[in-house]
Amino acid sequence: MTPAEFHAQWKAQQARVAALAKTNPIPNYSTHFDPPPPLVPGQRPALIVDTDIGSDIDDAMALVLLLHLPKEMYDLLGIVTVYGWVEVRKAVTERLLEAAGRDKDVPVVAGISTPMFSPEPVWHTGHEGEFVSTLKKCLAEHRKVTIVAIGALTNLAVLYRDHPVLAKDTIERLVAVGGGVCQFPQFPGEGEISPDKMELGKAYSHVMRHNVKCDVRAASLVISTAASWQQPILFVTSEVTYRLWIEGARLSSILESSKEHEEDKVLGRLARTWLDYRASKMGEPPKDSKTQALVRKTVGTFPHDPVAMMESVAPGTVCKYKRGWFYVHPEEGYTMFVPDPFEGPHYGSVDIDPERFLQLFLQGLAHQLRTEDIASYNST
Ligand SMILES: [Ca+2]
Repeated sequence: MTPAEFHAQWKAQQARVAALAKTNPIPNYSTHFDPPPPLVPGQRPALIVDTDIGSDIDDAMALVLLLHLPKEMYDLLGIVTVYGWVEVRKAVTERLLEAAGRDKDVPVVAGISTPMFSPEPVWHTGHEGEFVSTLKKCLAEHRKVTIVAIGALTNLAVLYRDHPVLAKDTIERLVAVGGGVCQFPQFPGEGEISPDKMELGKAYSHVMRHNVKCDVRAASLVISTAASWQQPILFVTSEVTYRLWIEGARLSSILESSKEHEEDKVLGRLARTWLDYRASKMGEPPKDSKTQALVRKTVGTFPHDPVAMMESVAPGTVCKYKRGWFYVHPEEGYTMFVPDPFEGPHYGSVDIDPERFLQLFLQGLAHQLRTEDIASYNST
């Protein structure tokens, strides 16, 4: 997609939805939510996790959370790493799986290390063959899969570009972390706006977020290709994940309390390394009250990726969505979102209850989450 096509497409979509909304008005659209497509009843979602584990701690937290969820909730077909040091990321994944006793039944493959296009390139070479073979195996077994994409979208972009039939036939849905629905004060002509002020017939822009920035072109390609097939994508956006905050002390106490499990010890070590890194980036914690927000950030973290993991096994459990169409500028990486409750293939998360999610998440890390807890999450 070229920049000109990007602009033409979102504008055309906006005009189409605006016309549709005139004949099919939705009262109080600002408080309207679109439930994500349900899972096939009686069938566990078959997951492939696509991850840049090893940098931010949230990938490791998401994986441990998944491993601690009741086994009847999902099948884990495999894990593929992406972005930069994919072999290191593979080793971290294998260590966590081994600690949890799952290394024999969950294959891990190193994906593609070099982005198609990023403003901050990494200098490595990649291998995509193994990733494709994992999906081919799923296709041969007539399985539909959910891809949990919690890193850059490079692996998927190569798959969508080079093996479109395979991608179309095997992938049932994507759950991706990255981007945002609205809030882009820098965009010319647009003011900052919160999701509960959105209107039908308009388009909303958002700054480039980390997973998009890691490979802008890949994000643009995957999102537009999936849309052309009406393949649903659930986006766990910054509008919800930046409302979640885990203090380092709270995370440590959970991991300390379940020390008998080997994977918790590994996660604990990864968490300490990450929290030390964050603290070092922030320098000496300031002491005056005005900068207390900064102090908090030196000793805690945002659990972005665990939200995607929960939404993969139980869609709509912790996030509320608006349907629509996402477009990624293929060079600048910012996104446009056109709300479309009628036909939109994309679901952008716009709301979450932070305290309830954190309770569920920490309960999960502590091996105490049951299927009925998740089922009753929205009904209580
Ligand atoms: Ca990640």
